[in-house]
Amino acid sequence: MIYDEEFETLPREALEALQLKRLQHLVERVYVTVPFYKKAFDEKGVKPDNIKTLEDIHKLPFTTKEDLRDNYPFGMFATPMENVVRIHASSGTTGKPTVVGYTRRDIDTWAELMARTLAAAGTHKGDIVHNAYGYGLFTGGLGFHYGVERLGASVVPVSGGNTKRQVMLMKDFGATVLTCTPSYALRLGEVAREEGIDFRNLKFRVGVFGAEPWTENMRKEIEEELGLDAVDIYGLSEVMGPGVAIECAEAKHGLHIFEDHFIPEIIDPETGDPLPYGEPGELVFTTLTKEAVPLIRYRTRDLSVLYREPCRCGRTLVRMGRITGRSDDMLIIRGVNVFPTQIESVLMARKDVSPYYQLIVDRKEHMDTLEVEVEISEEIFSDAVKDLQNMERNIEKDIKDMLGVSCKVRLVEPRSIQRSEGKARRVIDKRKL
Ligand code: DLL
Repeated sequence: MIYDEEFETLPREALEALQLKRLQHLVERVYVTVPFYKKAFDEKGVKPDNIKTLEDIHKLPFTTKEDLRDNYPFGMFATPMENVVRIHASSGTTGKPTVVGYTRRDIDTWAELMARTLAAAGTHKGDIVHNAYGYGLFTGGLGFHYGVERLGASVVPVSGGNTKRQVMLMKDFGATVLTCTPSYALRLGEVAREEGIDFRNLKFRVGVFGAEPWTENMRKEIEEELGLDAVDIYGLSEVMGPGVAIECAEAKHGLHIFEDHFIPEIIDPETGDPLPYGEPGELVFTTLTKEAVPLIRYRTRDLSVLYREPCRCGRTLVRMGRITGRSDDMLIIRGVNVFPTQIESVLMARKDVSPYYQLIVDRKEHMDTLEVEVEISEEIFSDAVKDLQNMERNIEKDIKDMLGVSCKVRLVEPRSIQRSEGKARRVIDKRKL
């Protein structure tokens, strides 16, 4: 179903006219309100009134996660704090998270776009939505929550964890829509089976899955195991949260990007040059309507492709292909974004381990596992192998405290991790995606 007939089916010409007007307004605003942008524009020799056509967007500077980190926590905000009603955060590349803020109108736009998203996936008034995305600093839980309410369906704000209880609730409440990460959906199916419940006999009709990479094969597996229609949703905190793009239930082929609010581009991740429709590269977004933290040409590091062929659902919006990977080394472990550098900084803060480590990522029983192999330092090693287990538990706790992700730490003998002759290979990802 199309939630906003007018804006989701705008003729391209009208859509592009709207985008240009919003883009011009945006560049004028960030130039005077965000010192970072004034400097970045000046360095590139571009002034707000140089933006005469949509193509001129290529003249504008990029924004990166590092820029957000350098302006931590509120330096990128384009509005006084008194207008900010919500703050979320996601993983940064080091110890500090990436912070985003929302004005009342931003929250309203987000709810509206999430309502569009849920409708596109096949959700409607009368549905009971079991929302197992995490509530908290992560944008997943609350993003869906507001969208379901805006649509007029019922939301069950169950959040993540306590899987057995979740299975009981979804059965007893007769939930019809499941929202969570695709790997957690499979885990729910498995726990249901252990509890003697066949998921396919529950009332679920639709699942809206995202926040981590998945594949067509995984979609098939989920649809068969859970007996529902599995739809892909994409988003990222910096740009808004979930609801930047969604597959439509009609075609389930590519994710429609809400272009009246975001201008997408695909660039070559090495050179930064814009690439034409149909060519794979890194996704870049400019936010057209965000008030609190508008972003110009934000480099997502997600690899995808854009295509403009019309869709049978009737939406005129551009589609992006499934995310096929990242142009950096960010991992997503049970929905939590993790950069190897974050783990490194936890390890380096300790005196008892060496700088040699390796991360082994795997998927067991549909759950991601993370093992951190780290060499203990020579001194500790020769000091008799006392208390190694204690040390392992300690490091596990440090990582959990800093990153919010559980892992297993294995201390290994000095010089047992293979030394590299070039770039260190820190991550072994055995998940078959
Ligand atoms: O994951 C927002 C979200 C919540 C999206 C719920 C969908 C559902 P972050 O924590 O900032 O925000 O992580 C954003 O997750 O840059 C991608 O690398 C990855 N990601 C999100 N959706 C998908 C997807 C949320 N459908 C990062 N497929 C992004 C593949 C995805 N990767």
